[in-house]
Amino acid sequence: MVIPRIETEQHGELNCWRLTTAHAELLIAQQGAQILSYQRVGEPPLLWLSEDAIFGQGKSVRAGVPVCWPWFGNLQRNPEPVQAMYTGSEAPAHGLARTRDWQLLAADQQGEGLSVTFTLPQAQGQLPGWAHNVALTLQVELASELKLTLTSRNQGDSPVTISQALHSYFAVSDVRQVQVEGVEGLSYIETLAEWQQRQQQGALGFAGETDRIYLDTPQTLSIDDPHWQRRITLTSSGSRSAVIWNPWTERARELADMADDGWQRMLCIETANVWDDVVTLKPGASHTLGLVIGSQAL
Ligand code: TA6
Repeated sequence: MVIPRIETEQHGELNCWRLTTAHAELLIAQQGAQILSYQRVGEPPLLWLSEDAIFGQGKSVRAGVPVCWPWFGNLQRNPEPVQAMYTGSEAPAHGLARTRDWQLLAADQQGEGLSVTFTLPQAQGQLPGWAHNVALTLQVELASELKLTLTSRNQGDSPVTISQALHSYFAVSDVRQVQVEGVEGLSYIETLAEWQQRQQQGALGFAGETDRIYLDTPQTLSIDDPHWQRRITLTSSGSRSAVIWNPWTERARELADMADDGWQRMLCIETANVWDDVVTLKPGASHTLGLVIGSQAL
């Protein structure tokens, strides 16, 4: 009988916590409040941790769930109100939260499960080039499923507009064999073809580099992995957009923190607020982006 426990660990330059329950194990770093790995007992990992991951200060780890905030991707590709929030010079990809140390606010046992909550204190007016006052928290609940809750509350006296994502890397047997269900018929932005808007025919399979923003997404998406006889389910809340990414061969070779064949074993589905789904918070208002990750036998 495993008693739920939380232990500290060091990985390279990063302070981490390992959460262990009778059902699952999860590793989370202080930098970015980034989940690095997640595995349920008796199953292959659910979240992917790159074999060539670099655990260094100031760079997001190629793994798990980086938190993209207060903008997603290239700031210049964001709607104007998101861009207008930032007055700094070079805007780092995927925002300012994933490369900074968060603070552990709470660690609790919940029955057979565990919950940890992190905050990014600098989001309350001390982020370089982003002088807004937002209370930002990420709660991670590890029970029979994994539940992530990212809450932004505007504590300032003028509106704040953000884009964001839980940039989740899922582990798969072979990306060429899996399908993403739930996107059938959706409009998407094809970022690899001049950001044209297109329509998805059927479920999504992978036969090349993929980097798409799906619009008006349903609450549940899933990844069917016949070889591992597993369906991963993603149930979102507070989100109407999702980014689906696989770098494929050439892009993977360019990434120092991914093995040349690493693209075969991963697939990102990023529960997001992007494109026409960005979030404007009036003074005092809050928004919660939620994701529950589960799995079933196929
Ligand atoms: O979410 C897709 C994406 O924006 C891709 O374009 C790709 O660059 C990926 O994220 C990873 O970005 P990163 O900055 O973590 O290397």
